[in-house]
Amino acid sequence: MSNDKYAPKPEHKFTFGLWTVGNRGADPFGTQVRAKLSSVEIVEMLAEVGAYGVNFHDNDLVPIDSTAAEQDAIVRDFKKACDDNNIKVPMATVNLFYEPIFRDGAFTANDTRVRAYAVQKTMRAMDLGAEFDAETFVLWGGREGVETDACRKTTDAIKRFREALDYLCEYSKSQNYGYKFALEAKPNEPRADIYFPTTGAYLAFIETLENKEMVGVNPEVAHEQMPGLNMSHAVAQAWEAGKLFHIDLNDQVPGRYDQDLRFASVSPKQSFWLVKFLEDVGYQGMRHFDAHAYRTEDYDGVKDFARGCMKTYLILKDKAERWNKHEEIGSILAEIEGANKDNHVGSFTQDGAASLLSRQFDRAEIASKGLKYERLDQLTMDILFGVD
Ligand code: GCO
Ligand code: MN
Ligand code: MN
Repeated sequence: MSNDKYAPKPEHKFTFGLWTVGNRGADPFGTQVRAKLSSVEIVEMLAEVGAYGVNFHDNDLVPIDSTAAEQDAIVRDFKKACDDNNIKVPMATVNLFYEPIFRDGAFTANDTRVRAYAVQKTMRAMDLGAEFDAETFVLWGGREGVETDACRKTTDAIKRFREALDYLCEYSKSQNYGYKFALEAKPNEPRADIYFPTTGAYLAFIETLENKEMVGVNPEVAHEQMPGLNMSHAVAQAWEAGKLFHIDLNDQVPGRYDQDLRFASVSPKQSFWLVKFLEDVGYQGMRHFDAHAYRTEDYDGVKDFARGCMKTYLILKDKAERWNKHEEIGSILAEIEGANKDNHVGSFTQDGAASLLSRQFDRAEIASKGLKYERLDQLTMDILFGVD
């Protein structure tokens, strides 16, 4: 088949959440349009389309009011389905947003009972994930925010969030779970404002934790693009800090509600830089698609959606290889590198500072030569459009 080079393979580490391909198309204005699939059926579907793994919130798999016996049966059936279909569970997470008890937040809520319940629910979700050898535990604080800042001091919210994280890290250690926690930022929705609105905000917060080496981030394309930020810059900062523990791939038009569209379906160029970054640096983690199919689709359309996410990733990976090997691009990059070589400021020394202070700069000469970024960008476009 001519398209075989874009076929997903286990080594690509493509994963989907139960809530993504299992999404039934409900939105705030309309009800479900697709029938409910069981978790086992979702695993079968993921195997059919060629995914590596499946992730879940505690209650995607085990309904919140299940008895212990019901939970055991669900876990047993799901484990069997994962084993039979060779589908891994690399990440688990906890739903701290759906139930009315979380209307004022979970770890940051004003009522201490809510905060204690949120920590308990997370511990149980960690127990559940550990049964499937999940290595990463994602925390998305969807309700950790406000409609009105009258309700609490923001600094209290930050302290409460820290207290919860410190507790959960100790719990993971006490159980030998070996989890890495990945904090997922989002600026708003469902709250008017969510605390820690960007990946950068979480990166700063993580440094204040007792077990900071256990905690990193899970940047999501849609969440960075909603406020018009550059996802690959957020990812690069996380990577450079050694904190890129997970990633949520999807797509989003800036300034709109969280669209969770098929990967790269809105912004192929930004997605190209993102894929190129992940591949160039050798990111070894999961490529998790936190997206869902259009409401117009039946389950064949959901498969088209899932296949599309993976295929586009592999196309962009291929394009990135082409970009890296492109002769003219290489020569422009060499020129850029040439300008980066001599007279670097370096680390501070008294002598170096004296010499820098006395150095003469010919501003006009330095600014006189074009930098060829137009050409470089058009060559990128040629590759993306498939004419080079
Ligand atoms: C969203 C979020 C979620 C989280 C998920 C995992 O905007 O709905 O992206 O999908 O990723 O809850 O914690
Ligand atoms: Mn999202
Ligand atoms: Mn997400």
